[in-house]
Amino acid sequence: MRVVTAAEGTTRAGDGPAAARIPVFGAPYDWDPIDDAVRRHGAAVVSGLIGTDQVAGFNREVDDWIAADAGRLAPETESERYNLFLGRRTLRIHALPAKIEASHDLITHPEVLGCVERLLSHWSNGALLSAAEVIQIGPGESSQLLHRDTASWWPHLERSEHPWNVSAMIALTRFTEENGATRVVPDSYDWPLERRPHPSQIRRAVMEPGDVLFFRGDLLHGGGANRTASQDRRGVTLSYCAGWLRPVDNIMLAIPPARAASLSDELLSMLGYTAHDSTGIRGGLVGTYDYTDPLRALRSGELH
Ligand SMILES: O=C(O)CCC(=O)C(=O)O
Repeated sequence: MRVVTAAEGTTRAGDGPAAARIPVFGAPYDWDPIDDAVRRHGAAVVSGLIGTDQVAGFNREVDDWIAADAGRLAPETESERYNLFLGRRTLRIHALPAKIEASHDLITHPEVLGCVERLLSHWSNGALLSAAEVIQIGPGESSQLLHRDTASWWPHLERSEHPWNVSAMIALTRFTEENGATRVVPDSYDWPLERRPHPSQIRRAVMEPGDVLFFRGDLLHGGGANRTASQDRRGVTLSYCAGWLRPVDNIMLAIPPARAASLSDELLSMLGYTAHDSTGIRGGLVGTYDYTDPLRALRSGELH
């Protein structure tokens, strides 16, 4: 394991000791300090984790999807405020498991998932995919509002040293300060909700394609402004939650049983096709189908 550098690079005049950096770890990966950095500071970049071929294959599928569907990719929700939050010059592809086949191997990538599952393990013996989205920030986009992903559930839920929602943002192009590298406020996961960061506390996840920013869902973060004339910043974000929590995206509607039948058990369990079993710790079961495990029902032909 090698701690390479701080992700934002330079220290600017006025940076106080309180302005923490995003730790960056390179190969060979030693996961204990990486897990620890994400847990204690809220974020870490793991450089070169996703191979060049995997990134290239993913990008090819995304290019094809965009070429076929570009007119509809800046999301239009019923809320103008939410549309602004999502960005008017940002292309987004949601429900990835149904649209981009290369997402399957990323969602179950052993090292990505290993890190996420260890971080969630205080709360859950298994993770669910909560949302998966390609986010391509286009030239002229402004900075996204800093936010916590956990606000989707219940913003006032008591915070803990252990996260129950963890995301991996995988760089599919270079992430630079100019083209919209993710903005992150290290250590902000346990701040009072109303506390805003000093500008010097906002760091940038400067990354190369294949680098991964792991961050806690309760950490303040947001997309950066794209001040370039012609460069898209493309990433894919995979957000995972405790296995008993309701995911943000209703992914089983995107992958109904007829489509699910050809997918691996491991992927299906991330998509909600297995029950979460806490009986081993005197708990119960959630996500069952007619008293049984949905995966068993799927494989026996009971679900169509
Ligand atoms: O694109 C990014 O860097 C972050 C985007 C984000 O946090 C979001 O859209 O919720």
